[in-house]
Amino acid sequence: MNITRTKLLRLPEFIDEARLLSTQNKSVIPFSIKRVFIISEVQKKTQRGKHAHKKTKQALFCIQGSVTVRLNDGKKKTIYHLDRPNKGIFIDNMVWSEMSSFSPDAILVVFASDYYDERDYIRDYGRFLELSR
Ligand code: T46
Repeated sequence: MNITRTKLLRLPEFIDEARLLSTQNKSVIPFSIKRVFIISEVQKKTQRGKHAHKKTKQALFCIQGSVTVRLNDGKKKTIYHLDRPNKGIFIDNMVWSEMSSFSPDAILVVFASDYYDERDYIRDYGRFLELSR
């Protein structure tokens, strides 16, 4: 079942002797990008995330390998499997996210709408459910 505060994204791909993926403000990613971070070399059986953001919106792309992303808007849950370099997900603020089943070669690129600020994180699931009511 899909939830309302997430959606699948597709980056335009240009394939000749290589694969080139592109995005720019106001095209595929539905917010202005202030920060980019990259997660790689994830150890076996690692789960990451387990939080929501009060304000920050994010777009996740697994540009190599694959990862499973579980999302929950406080009412409904959904699961995405990112397994193509150009397939991504938009995650709005106030969506609980958990990432697991990283393939050993996975490289996750994350575009974020805001600068890093630990005060933007909700890391307690009970608190998230309260705030999302
Ligand atoms: C998210 C998922 C997909 C920084 O200093 N700057 C940054 O921009 C980020 C993202 C993290 N950090 C520091 C904070 C922690 O000491 O890096 C450490 C690990 O961060 P965290 O435990 O939040 O990592 P993940 O993989 O659980 O979550 C990250 C993002 O924080 C989060 O916004 O949605 O990736």
